[in-house]
Amino acid sequence: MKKALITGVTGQDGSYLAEFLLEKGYEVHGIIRRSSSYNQERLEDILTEEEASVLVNNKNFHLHYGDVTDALNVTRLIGEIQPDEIYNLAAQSHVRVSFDMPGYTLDVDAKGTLNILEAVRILGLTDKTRVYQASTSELFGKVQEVPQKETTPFYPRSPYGVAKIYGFWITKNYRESYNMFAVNGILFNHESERRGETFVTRKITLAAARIAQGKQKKLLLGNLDSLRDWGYAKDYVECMWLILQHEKPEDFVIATGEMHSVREFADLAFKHVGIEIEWIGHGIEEKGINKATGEIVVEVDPKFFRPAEVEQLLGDPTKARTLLGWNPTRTSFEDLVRIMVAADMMKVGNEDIVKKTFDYVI
Ligand code: NAP
Ligand code: G4F
Repeated sequence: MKKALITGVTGQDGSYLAEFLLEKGYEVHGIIRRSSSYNQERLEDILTEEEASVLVNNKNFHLHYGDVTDALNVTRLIGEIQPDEIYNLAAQSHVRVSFDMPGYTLDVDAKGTLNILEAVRILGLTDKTRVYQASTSELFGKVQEVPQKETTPFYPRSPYGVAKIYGFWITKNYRESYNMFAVNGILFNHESERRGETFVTRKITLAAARIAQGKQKKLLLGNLDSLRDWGYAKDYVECMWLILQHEKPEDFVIATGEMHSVREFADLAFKHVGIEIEWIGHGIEEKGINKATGEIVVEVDPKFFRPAEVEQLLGDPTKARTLLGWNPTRTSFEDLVRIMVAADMMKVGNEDIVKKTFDYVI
């Protein structure tokens, strides 16, 4: 039985990956942070209610307290677990927040990656343990080529992107210096019903559901023109695994090869809850009007703009399709929006409190 260690197991990707690896017959270990509030919700959501006890009691699933910034802790855990595969998904993953917390983002996203690689090296596990690093399309930032592929030069535009560039290169450096199987998945945006609520897609699907059910009046957004290559997280975790099963340690771009604007995403999400939007005005004056009622449901608020923006991201998944046999369009953009809205309509239907505003700071 293979053993996998997942950092960031409580996050969107970590929870799907844990589920995926357990189904593949792995013994799965996950690192969770000590928190004063409950942080294992996504792990409970992994299975349906009747199956939930299977996961909780699953003898193949183990959680350990830890933090990737604590080198002693991760070294001890890796030494005890002796994993065949490590998936380093832990990160301060919010781009806007990284402008407010650049130092912390550096500690987790850059130094945290080094701590894991160095632990594997010090423990003499370089021949045994394969390491996957969660790299990102944010490395391309101010894009130097369209679409972006493995050879496209990087130009990060945020403290997050800059910290992740260290993670990318130190992973490649350990591969080249110590002959380790240490690889980067350069993943473009991937979303799901488990996406954090302050990322734009989830913010939109939750708001659309709440507005449709009379529990929220308006949705405030930043840059509506921003373009992203949005895929489905469940499809993307499979690719993380495929990258580690490949015979050669190589870096891969994972994307759908399709790009849509924030405005398009909002349009479609509102359509799914039965609200047809008409867009009027430009720039910060732009508004989304409910065609049926004339009410303003979307407004632009400059507080959601970023000091430096990544205007567009479009990935070329040819290498992953060809060498890994991965299907980049298993879940279409339309299906992704439909899945997320359906889940949020259910969730909001069960919310008993009526919130006056969901004016997130980020
Ligand atoms: P996420 O939902 O924000 O999850 C991040 C995870 O990292 C959470 O489990 C979080 O724990 C954990 N974490 C944060 N700081 C930590 C620390 N110091 N030590 C240990 N764990 C820590 O992110 P995601 O969307 O699943 O993304 C997973 C990874 O892929 C991240 O590295 C992200 O940067 C990268 N990525 C994501 C995308 C995307 O579109 N989703 C695209 C490219 C790359 P808590 O639950 O305790 O906060
Ligand atoms: O959903 P976002 O916050 O995701 P972003 O910045 O693209 O980062 C995500 O994807 C990266 C991969 O490319 C990951 F590495 C990273 O960890 C994270 O998962 O914002 C998407 C776009 C941006 O251009 C943003 O300016 O949507 C724009 N946007 C417009 N209004 C907004 C909002 N973003 C947020 N979060 N909130 C808004 O109200």
